[in-house]
Amino acid sequence: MAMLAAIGLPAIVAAGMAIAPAAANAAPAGAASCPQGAVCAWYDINFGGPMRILNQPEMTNFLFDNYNTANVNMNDTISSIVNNSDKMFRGWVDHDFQGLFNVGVVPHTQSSDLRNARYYVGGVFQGFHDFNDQLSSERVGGVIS
Ligand SMILES: [Ca+2]
Repeated sequence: MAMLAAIGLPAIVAAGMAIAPAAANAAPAGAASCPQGAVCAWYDINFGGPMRILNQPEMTNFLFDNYNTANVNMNDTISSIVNNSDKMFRGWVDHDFQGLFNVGVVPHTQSSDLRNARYYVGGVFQGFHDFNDQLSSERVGGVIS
């Protein structure tokens, strides 16, 4: 019979090494990886780097949102957008849809480089403006700008 020995073993706490799942390497690259009906945003111009399928109808503050394909916060990082939805995409430079300008991407079009993006004031097209690495909130649908 084994003796019950009270051995004062130091508690060995396994380091909780959270292994992040590998990036979705199987997903198609670039603009083609955005599903039909979705609006997708990328960290880099020309649909490169981490990608996020944007929530519909809106996301109020990107400070609380990461990309889908990497653990990277979205705020002030988006550089290209694909709009595969039937609705207008609008993005703002501040949280909660604030800021003087808002960028727009009409249904079934894309903006490969937000340094030269369409912008609107009060729903009226104004021209082109640099929105690269500035967006902090977004809406899909609502007033067509
Ligand atoms: Ca960027």
